[in-house]
Amino acid sequence: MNDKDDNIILTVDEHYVLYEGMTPNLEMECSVNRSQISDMASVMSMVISHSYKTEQPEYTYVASVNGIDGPYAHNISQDKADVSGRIENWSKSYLRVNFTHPSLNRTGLYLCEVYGFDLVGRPIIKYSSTVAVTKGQCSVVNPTITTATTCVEQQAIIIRLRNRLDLFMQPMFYISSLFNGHRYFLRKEMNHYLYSEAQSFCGTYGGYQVELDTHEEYIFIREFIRSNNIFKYVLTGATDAAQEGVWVNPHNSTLRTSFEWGHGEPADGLIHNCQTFYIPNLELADGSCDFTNFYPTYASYICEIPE
Ligand SMILES: [Ca+2]
Ligand SMILES: [Ca+2]
Repeated sequence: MNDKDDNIILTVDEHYVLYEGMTPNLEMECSVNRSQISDMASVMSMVISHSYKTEQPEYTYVASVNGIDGPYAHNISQDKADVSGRIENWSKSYLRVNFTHPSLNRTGLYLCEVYGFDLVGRPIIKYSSTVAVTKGQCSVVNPTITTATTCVEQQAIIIRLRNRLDLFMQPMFYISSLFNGHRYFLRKEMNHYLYSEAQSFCGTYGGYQVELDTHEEYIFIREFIRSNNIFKYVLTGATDAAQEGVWVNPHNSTLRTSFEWGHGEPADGLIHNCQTFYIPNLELADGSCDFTNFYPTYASYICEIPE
């Protein structure tokens, strides 16, 4: 069987937009927990592929890791790249690739495939969603001097601001890797939570409370919370406060009717109007928008900030 599986997560860190000659590296990671792929009894290998063409893509292999060679991943591309990875059938398998000074040939689509065997020993292949790496709007290859200077200056300012933001946020937040151009900040210790306060705090830093716009984003956020061992409610931005039973992501103004609610959720009608990951199983439920009076210290939230 050859199926897409949302539990295979491919992320590109930092430079999903390439600027010719100015991007120091392009780093990506594919990861999977074998136990989360229900019909895969064992993982044999992982491969990251790349297609320069985004319409009618033609993929070629970039890097691979298998269960036989131990912790030695293989660079199959023509370009200079650091690769690492490991196949672990009882925990997380991963494959990382880091291209040094990537050319614009490295733009396009990336895909991660996981090869293994099903419960009766037949070979199966599962693959991730594709991730796009695009070309930046400015280039130093064929510019006017002014354009090049402006572009370099803009990039330097963005990097400086982002470093400052990370320094400020680090004591209070767990910081995620980049997912489709967005980074997520998970609040550590809290002695109270108010929906409106959290929204305005995230807004101060150019973001909003996390909105689960796709199933892939839901999986990414759930794993981000799980990997930081958060044992409290973690609220998202979705709410049905405006109209009972009609859950919306207010920032993106999307009406998403297929949230991944836990069993029997949302359950509390007019009493609870804010969406939360519910401990211990991190299922989605309707929760209170105000944890100051009734449930002190048990709620946290996540800011979603586009880069
Ligand atoms: Ca989102
Ligand atoms: Ca409600």
